[in-house]
Amino acid sequence: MASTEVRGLGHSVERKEDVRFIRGKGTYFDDIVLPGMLHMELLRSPYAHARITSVDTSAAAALPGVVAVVTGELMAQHNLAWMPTLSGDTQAVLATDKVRFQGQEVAAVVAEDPYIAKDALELIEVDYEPLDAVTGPQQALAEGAPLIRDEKEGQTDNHVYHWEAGDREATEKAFAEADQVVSLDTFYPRCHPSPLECCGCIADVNPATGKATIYMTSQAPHAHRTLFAIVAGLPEEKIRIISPDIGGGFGNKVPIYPGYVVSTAASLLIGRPVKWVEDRTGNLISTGFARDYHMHGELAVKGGKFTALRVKMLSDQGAFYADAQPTKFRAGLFHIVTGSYDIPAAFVETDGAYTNKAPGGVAYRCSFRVTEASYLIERLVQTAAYELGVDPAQLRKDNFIKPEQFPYTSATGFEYDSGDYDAAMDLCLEKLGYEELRAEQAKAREEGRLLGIGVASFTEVVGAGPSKTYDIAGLKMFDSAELRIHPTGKGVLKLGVKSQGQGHETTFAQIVAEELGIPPEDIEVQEGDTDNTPYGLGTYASRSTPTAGAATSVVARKLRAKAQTIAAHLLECSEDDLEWTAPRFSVKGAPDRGVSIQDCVFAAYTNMPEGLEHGFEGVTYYDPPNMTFPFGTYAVVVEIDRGTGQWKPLRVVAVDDCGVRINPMIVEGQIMGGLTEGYAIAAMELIDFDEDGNCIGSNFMDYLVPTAWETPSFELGETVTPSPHHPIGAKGVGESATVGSPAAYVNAIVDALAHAGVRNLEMPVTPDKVWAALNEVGLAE
Ligand code: MCN
Ligand code: CUM
Repeated sequence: MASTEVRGLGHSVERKEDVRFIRGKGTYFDDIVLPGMLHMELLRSPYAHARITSVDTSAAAALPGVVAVVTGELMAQHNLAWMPTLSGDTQAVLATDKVRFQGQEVAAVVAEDPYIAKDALELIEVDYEPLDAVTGPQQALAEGAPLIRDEKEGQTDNHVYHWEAGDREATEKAFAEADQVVSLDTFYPRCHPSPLECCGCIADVNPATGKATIYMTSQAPHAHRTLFAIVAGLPEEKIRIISPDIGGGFGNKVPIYPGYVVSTAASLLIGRPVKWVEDRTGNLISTGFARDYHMHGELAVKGGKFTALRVKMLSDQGAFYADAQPTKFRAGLFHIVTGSYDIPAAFVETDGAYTNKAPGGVAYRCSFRVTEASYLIERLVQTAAYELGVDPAQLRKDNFIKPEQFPYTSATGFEYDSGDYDAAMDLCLEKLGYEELRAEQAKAREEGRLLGIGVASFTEVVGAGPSKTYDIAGLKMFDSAELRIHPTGKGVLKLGVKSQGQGHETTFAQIVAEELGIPPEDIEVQEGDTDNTPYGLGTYASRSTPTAGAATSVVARKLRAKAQTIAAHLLECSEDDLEWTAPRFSVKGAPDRGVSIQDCVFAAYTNMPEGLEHGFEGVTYYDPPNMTFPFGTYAVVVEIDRGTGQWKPLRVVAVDDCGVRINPMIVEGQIMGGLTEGYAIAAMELIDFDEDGNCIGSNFMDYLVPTAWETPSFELGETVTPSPHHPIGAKGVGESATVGSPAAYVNAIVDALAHAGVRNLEMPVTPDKVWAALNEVGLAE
């Protein structure tokens, strides 16, 4: 750990960005007002599935204050009625032929103010011919289901993909030889990241210069710039994407949405800036949903050891396939579907189906569908524990990958970098007082009370690249850092990633502090402006620390090497005679003879040794050798009310290992946020649909997000197993708790009822579901 003066790694430096955020002084795109700015509103389909027979915009266009009405037909004239998705499918920008989900974008009005634009929407007359809606993947794949993507050449059914991984034969053999086979069918329901700030943009295409400046809620501004260039045919140097402050992303702001494209097209055609602000309903019904995975898992057990895993998934992709998946690994769940366990064989299959629902599948702290995989394996192992009559914590320990097995290659072919699963589990159980709690649970049961203890041990995979195996829409995944220190020893760090609340301005400055000895307050971190930052693939999949964090460390080390040359020049000694203790170089054996990093930087501009380039700056593009695999054990204690079916978390203990922690306070904040989301998903968050495909969950009265009132309090613990391939040993942490904790909550609820034979309850575990279970097993009061 660096000194308290330098405050590099391991210091809970207060978040620099909070100086503006907690005063309400952030600059979100909606705060930006440009001269001559117009406002755009989107008309959305009331039907889940309907043919469009006509669109009449004349009354809307005639409303005073309306500048333009944009339809799919108009977009089609510019070849922009459809756009590619991140998985190589196509998605309608504005519908021309059919609408395929409720809330789909049909037309747009651009007006002098947003109220006129909204009023004008009501004057657009669209004739729809309603079609039968497909609201589930089983229905979608059944004989005679209505064909949703009839515009797609060669598409004769609603099947999107079939992917598989592992060794089918070895898995079948292990199952044939097993003592016992345990299985679980479960569903991870559709939910939504619902960040505080919805999506939106201001597109400003300058008619004189042709330069398109787009202020947008983007988690990946550089990648979006390139995709805009490719899709819209605009020259890339004439596109500048600026992601200003962002009020939460959680994956919701990874895709390109129709609103961005239409407002850019409108600005191009009209020659004035056009602002589009998505409302909450628009956000919930049309953008980046999460999950919607139907899962079947089977575990072969022999002599108390897991010998094989067999998994079949069926995914509800909505009307357009838009998961963000690398070309090489189309199903992210393969990465960690075997969890933290040494399972010699596995065979995993996954299919996707089109339905009349919004597209998505990337969002909500999931990193490529690993959330679903983690949930399945942890629920399955819990089920196995009951079937085998072994304590669920013990069964996990009996089957964990052991520290000496790392790097560990899983049965689906992925190399876990490092781990010590027993250490995290032991610490979690100790903090919880597991043994005593089990005794308390037995006693409570005798008294007629229902206590449940749920454990879940997750392994996560975060930090894409390496570029040789990871890409998004063909763009190879690496990341970058550019560091420039000014003569007075203070400087600027520019990154290709983009914070949405994760605290990058603080933590990345701390990495510089660690490597260069310049305190974090002297380093300004800049992100999000593509004209002003080096190319990067953006922030999602907890990749910022594994990639841009590594790049920061490497570029700072390069500059430290330069500083050492300068220091030798200033001290008139050989470089080899110098030693570094941040923030100073001193002569070995003569600690008083030294120069500070600031002295060296000043000399880089004023007193350079012969033959060395002036200035003190550098840039690094970092291509990680592997992903990082953070892990941990979560334990939840719940009590169920036998009179109502209400369940209440009494304790939540979370032990996380994300390798070396840069800023412990920020890491804990990330974990607490994730534990809250895990609780929300387990307890209440649900985007549901009726049989006509109407979205239930289109506002915060129907889509329940927890407040501080319901949210349990958390007890955190840490172990530190550095990533062997990351320059500072850090792994990502931004998604871990959302991935790992839903299973812990559900395991706890099921555990309270397991003695009565209950094995599964589906998320969100609402009181009525628990009440039904209580009645079924005769425990209702
Ligand atoms: N960190 C650290 N030490 C580590 C690992 C991380 O101090 N060993 C710090 C990082 O430097 C960074 C934060 O923790 O400040 C998260 O880092 P990282 O795990 O690298 O994740 P990203 O910065 O790439 O953030 C993405 C991740 C994802 S994918 C989602 S989804 C999510 C999440 O972050 N969305 C968030 N956390 C969020 N937090 C907020 N406030 N808002 C969101 O939208
Ligand atoms: Cu999948 S949500 Mo995050 O990776 O931005």
